[in-house]
Amino acid sequence: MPYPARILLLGGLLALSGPLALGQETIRIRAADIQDAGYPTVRGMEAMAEQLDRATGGRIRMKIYPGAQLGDERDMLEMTIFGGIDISRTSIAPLNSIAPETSVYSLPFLFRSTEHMRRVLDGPIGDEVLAALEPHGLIGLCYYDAGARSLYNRMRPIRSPADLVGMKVRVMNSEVFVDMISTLGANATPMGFGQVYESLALGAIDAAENNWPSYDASRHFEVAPHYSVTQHVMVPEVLVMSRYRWRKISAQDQALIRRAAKESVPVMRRLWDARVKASRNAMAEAGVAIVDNIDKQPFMDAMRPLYDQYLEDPALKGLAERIRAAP
Ligand code: GTR
Repeated sequence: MPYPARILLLGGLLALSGPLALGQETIRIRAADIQDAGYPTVRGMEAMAEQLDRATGGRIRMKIYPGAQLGDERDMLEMTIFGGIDISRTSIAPLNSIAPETSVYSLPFLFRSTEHMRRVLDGPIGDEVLAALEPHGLIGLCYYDAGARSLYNRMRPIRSPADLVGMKVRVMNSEVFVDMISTLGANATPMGFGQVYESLALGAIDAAENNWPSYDASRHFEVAPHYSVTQHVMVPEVLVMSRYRWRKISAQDQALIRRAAKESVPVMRRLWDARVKASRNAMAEAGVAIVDNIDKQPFMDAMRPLYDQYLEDPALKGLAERIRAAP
């Protein structure tokens, strides 16, 4: 073969093998969320999918399955760990039993404000807690907002912990949440989000707790019309990827996925802030009995033993202290 022809052939082979060598294979990502289409978390993931599409000319395709199509959050996380789902968006609370470091965010009255929470999540502490998921089979990609959670119930206005005594309160599948509600003298009942409406309607539970957008989107207000603005915990949402799948992806593509997730955060937060206001207004218009101006001190005092209990773990103690000291 004459020399120029050999060069041409080599060039052709490189052009063919180049894309594969650089991790250019088409990648399809299945992502799940229990919230319905249009909810800020789902729209955040859509922004991530669009970014991946733009950055790769459609080579990395992320398809989102909202509305609990792939199960409740516990099922989703389990499936993500063994690779049945690639990305899950859940609250970080159901991860508390998987990666103990995440429990710090479930501690009541930890963050002073939305700004404080966002600064912590966006900084080194946030990154450390995300990294703590990896030994458990999950790659923490980013946090989304979930605002502050408050108590709501089907029976009566709640103004103080005493009003809750004896009530059956649904909590997320997290030991910290069970303990938090128990310290208030109520009976904590862990269950998936999808069962809450019916359980309230049937009187199997009396109360639950969540942020305005979830209370609104789930229509729990129809069966539990007393909402008390206790804002007792700000527990963020998280986007986690299957480590099993992650390891099959090139480092370049991993970096693109991480970047697209991080870039979706400000988009999600803008939508979130607007949605909190809109949902609160919608709930007032729907006739919800909103108990505002609650004295939070008795709730803080009642929940204090939780700190003694969980901060016995030196890792959690260190994290909680650093979060409190953070600007
Ligand atoms: C919502 C959150 C869901 C889920 C739900 C719950 O605020 O967006 O991911 O955790 O709360 O209470 O189960």
